[in-house]
Amino acid sequence: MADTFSLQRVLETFRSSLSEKKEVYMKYYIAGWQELVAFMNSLGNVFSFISKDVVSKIQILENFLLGENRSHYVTIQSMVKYELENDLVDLTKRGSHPESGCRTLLRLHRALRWLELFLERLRTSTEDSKTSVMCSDAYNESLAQHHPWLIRKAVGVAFCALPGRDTFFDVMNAGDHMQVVALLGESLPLIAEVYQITEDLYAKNTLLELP
Ligand code: 1Q0
Repeated sequence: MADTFSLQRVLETFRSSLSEKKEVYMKYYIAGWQELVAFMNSLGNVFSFISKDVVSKIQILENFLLGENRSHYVTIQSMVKYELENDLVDLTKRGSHPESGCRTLLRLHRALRWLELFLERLRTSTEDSKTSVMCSDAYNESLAQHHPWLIRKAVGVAFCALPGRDTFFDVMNAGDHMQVVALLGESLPLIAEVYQITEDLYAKNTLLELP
């Protein structure tokens, strides 16, 4: 992973994450998140409580990916099958498997929906649109439903510290505004597809409310 964020690389990692059979490779899913963390870190310390949580979740998944059972963690599909068949998931309340791959990935999966909604707003925004409003509208429509009051408050404070739209576009390192908008248009269907495949898989296995 290079130091500077680039939207192009995020696009490429999400593209690489889809197999021909439309399975999702964990390796690239995680790499996509690492890029996003790099982006968040470049926005300043207000976001560190958010990026710390993402980093620790990435770490949990990476440990599975490199661990002795790694052959079962190649795709999200194989992870779900393996963990369920071997009773490695706390299904209704937290117990002996508080950090299963399934529940950890679910947190990132919910956040991916936020990202999709936010980037779609950014793509269609105008010069006077406010990033804080786009961010919090997307948040209220997605992740907020899964967060307790205290976190919602803290997130609200962090949103106020977001840089403006121009800075956002610049930090993406994808050329001028029109080029960024075009690249967002290319990225969003991919992010949406990865999200939907995961959502369907989790729904089919009744995993969407894992504690
Ligand atoms: C750019 C601004 C970032 C705005 C992020 C919005 C979402 C905020 C969510 C913050 C929650 C963080 C505190 C921890 C919460 C955990 O309790 C919660 C549940 O986990 P657990 O183990 O307690 O059950 N964790 C989560 O819900 C995961 C939250 C992940 C937040 C992911 C934020 C993703 C940000 C990505 C960078 C934005 C890049 C935008 C432009 C990118 C261009 C391609």
